[in-house]
Amino acid sequence: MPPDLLTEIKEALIFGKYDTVEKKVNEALKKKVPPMKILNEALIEGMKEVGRKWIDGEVFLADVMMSAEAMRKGMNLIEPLISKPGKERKIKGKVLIATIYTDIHDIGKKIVAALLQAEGYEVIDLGVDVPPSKIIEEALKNKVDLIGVSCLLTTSILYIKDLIDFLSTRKLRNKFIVAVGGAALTKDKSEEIGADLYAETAEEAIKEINEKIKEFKARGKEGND
Ligand code: B12
Repeated sequence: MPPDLLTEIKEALIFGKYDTVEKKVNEALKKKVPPMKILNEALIEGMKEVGRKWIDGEVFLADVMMSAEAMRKGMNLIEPLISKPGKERKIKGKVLIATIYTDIHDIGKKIVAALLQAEGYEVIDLGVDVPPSKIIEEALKNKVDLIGVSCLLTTSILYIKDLIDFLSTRKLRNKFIVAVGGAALTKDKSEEIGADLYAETAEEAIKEINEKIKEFKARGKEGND
């Protein structure tokens, strides 16, 4: 592999050149660069840089939208490769994932969903801007083990708190593990709102979720608080 291929993808993403990203990701895959390496070292790193540039006022929202489109094109090629479950066909558990009400960011959520699928979970993705009541309704209907909520806007965190409070009020809190992630959250914040699990990256999320689901299944689902 030319050493600069990943850098070229990252740079193209930062500048919102989505056709170049698509072409170069295809090229890297043909050269057998592992999809997770392309995702972590080129696409996610590029998106982080876009975030930094935005904070520093070096780019406008329209630029970020072009970069997000580039990320989407890249992810469309990577996602089918990373979400394929391994040989072991046994379903480890059922997970519902959503971006919380008022928030439309979904790049990170989609990565987490793809890796969970690869890990052997059945994943129900409710999309973005999902109200807490809808999340609870679908979690009950689909009898999931874990609710994963993504949140990138500080002002949207309160709706995750609402979700957790509604679960408690309806005596459903112990029926589901509540996992949270996304740039608006930290470990401290996740504990403050009463989540069971927080992870900073998708890889960390998979590790933590595996452990919690194992514990959860071992103690059996409880109906009440
Ligand atoms: C791309 C982007 C956009 C794109 C989103 C495209 C899309 N389809 O998602 C567009 C241009 C549409 C956008 C819009 C807006 N954005 Co924006 N956006 C970003 C940006 C630059 C990158 C986000 C991203 O995709 N990162 C890459 C992914 C891979 O990382 P991630 O999401 O954090 O996910 C990882 C982990 O967090 C974790 N994870 C994620 N979800 C979950 C879930 C669980 C359960 C777990 C365990 C783990 C986990 O795993 C992932 C992979 O490792 C961030 C900057 C930043 N620092 O995050 C701003 C940012 C989030 N946006 C911001 C803002 C303000 C907005 C707008 C309000 C702007 C506006 N004025 O309109 C709107 C939002 C409208 C709305 N109602 O939601 C602010 C939020 C500020 C705040 N603290 O509230 C940020 C932080 C930029 C900034 N510094 O100002 N945005």
